Order: sequence, then structure tokens, then C-alpha cells
Amino acid sequence: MKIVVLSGGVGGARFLRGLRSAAAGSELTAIVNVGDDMWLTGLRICPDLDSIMYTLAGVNDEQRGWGRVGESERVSGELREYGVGWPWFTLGDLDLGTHIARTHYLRSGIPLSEATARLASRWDLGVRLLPATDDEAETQVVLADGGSLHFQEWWTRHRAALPTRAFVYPVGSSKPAPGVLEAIVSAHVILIAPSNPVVSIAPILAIPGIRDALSAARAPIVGVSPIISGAVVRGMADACLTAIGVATAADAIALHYGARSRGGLIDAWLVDETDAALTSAIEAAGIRASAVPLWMRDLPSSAALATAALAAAK
Ligand code: FO1
Repeated sequence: MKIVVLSGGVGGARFLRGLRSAAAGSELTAIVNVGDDMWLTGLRICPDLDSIMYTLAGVNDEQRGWGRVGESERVSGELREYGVGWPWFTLGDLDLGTHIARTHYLRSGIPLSEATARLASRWDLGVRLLPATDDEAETQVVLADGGSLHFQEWWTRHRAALPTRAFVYPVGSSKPAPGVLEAIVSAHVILIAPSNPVVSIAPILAIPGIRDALSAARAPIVGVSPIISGAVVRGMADACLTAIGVATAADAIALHYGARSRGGLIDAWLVDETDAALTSAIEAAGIRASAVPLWMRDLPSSAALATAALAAAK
């Protein structure tokens, strides 16, 4: 079975780890957000691709949710002494190996999708990682005072705490990366990971051609709520949702994505058992809803969630 997952970073990485365990033998493809990406001290940083790669490789920092386990920060200490880069954005020594290798490929004229495949081939991830696009489309945050920031500065320096008016996805003439549209067209199941709808999933949908391919896809499209009992699991999706006027609630996000039968994105939506009361409102919006355990505390619970998502696709 061909399964495609639209994914951001941390939540998506855990979900993909569970899916790999639950759907052994299936062909798994992750279409990954690159709106978080940036150039920093001459290196191309791709946080969501790296979170997924490290997590599937088993070398991720499980507590922080990003970067490498057993990391050191000697080089970033030197960068700080030189006043180079962002002191609030730590590039670990092992992590820098990834950024240097990726930048080497990019500077050799190799597109991000191929660079990603080469980096990932170091491990047997069991999931094909595709950036949503090979082009640069870095999410900008428009502040209430009219200024704007790169998403990463808003997120890591200001902890998403600055009053925000809007998010801009400067996709321009960006094209889906090679393989992205083909994966969507040939998929038997399409899953929307429990990622941040505003800064992880929306930038993927903004790439010209992707939303149309999803609308026309033969595969059922099933989403997993990133919000449980009205709160984020981790990260600051609540700040993002509030900024665009969407309530931090499992039903509000389902309605924000919309029923595919009514011109939206999803056919079905998974909420946590504690949010079971919300399923009727979601069903009324034309989206099949099921309440299952959403917490991914370990591999078994992540695999159980992935199994529930695949069951909802049937
Ligand atoms: N997040 C932080 O809150 N502080 C950091 O210093 C930081 C460094 C960092 C370095 C590489 C990388 O791939 C991710 C990093 N992140 C950091 C997390 C990053 O902001 C998030 O992974 C996503 O961009 C937001 O979902």
C-alpha cells in the first residue's frame, strides 16, 4: 500500500515513526514542510526535514524534539564569540555536520530533494523524505505593528509571543519537488500528520499544484488533530492559530481544513478520546470523525495512532 503523509517537524516525526511500525511493508512517503528553512552562517538549515530524519534514524534528541542526541555545542560557542549567526538559535556540532553536508550538495547544484535523499541514505529510514518544494519559500510572520520576521526568529527568539497579524508563505513560482505530485496521485491513503496547521501544513498546501492534487486524489485524506483537550501537545500552535482567528480546538482545526466534499482538504479527522464530544460538529461539517487516543508517548502508542488513522481511511 502507498501511504503519503504531509508533515511538519516534531509531531510529524513521531507520527511517522509510529506509522513505519504499524504499516510495515507499505511504501511510505513524507511530504515535508520547508517553510521553516533558512540560511544561517552560510549553511542551509531545514528543521522539519532534519527532525524527521533524525527521529526515524533514532539519533534525535527525544526531549528537545529537535537536533541530535548526545549533542555538543563547541562550534556554536565559537560562532557566538565571533558574533556570527543567531545566539538564540543553537547549531549543535553533530547537527552542523548535516547542514554542512546539505550545503555542500546545494552549492554543487544538487536540488534539495536529491540532497535530502543522499543525507537520508546514511540510514535505513523506511520512509522516503520529500521536501514540499526544492525552491526557497520561507514563512514570514507579519507582526501587529506592521513589521515582519522570518518564522524561525519569531519562533525561537521571541517564542511566538509577539502580537501577530498574519503568516505569509512566499511560494511565488515554487514548484512541488520531483515526486511530490506523483506520490499524491498514486497514494492509496493520504494522512495529514498532527503538525502545526499554520506553519507546518499550510506552507505545504501553499505550493502551487499541491492543493489541487490533493483535491483530485483518489486516496482518502485523513487528518490527526495536533490539539488535545483544547491545548497544544507541544510547541506554540495555539499562538499561530489565534493569530489567524482559529480556536485552539480539535473541531476548529478540522473545520479550518474543511471537508474535501465541500471544497476543503480532509475526508476524516481523528480527535483524542477526551474530545469525543466534538465529533458531531465535525461530522456535521461533512468530515468523518473518530475519537481515539492521540497521545504519542512511545512507539506502541504512536503505532496505535497510525493504525487508527489507517482504519479511518477505510
Ligand atoms: N528551537 C529552539 O527553540 N531553539 C533553538 O535554538 C533551535 C535550534 C535548532 C537548530 C536546528 C534545527 O533543525 C531546529 C532548531 N530548533 C530550535 C527547532 C526549530 O525551531 C523547530 O524544529 C521548527 O523549526 C519549528 O517547528
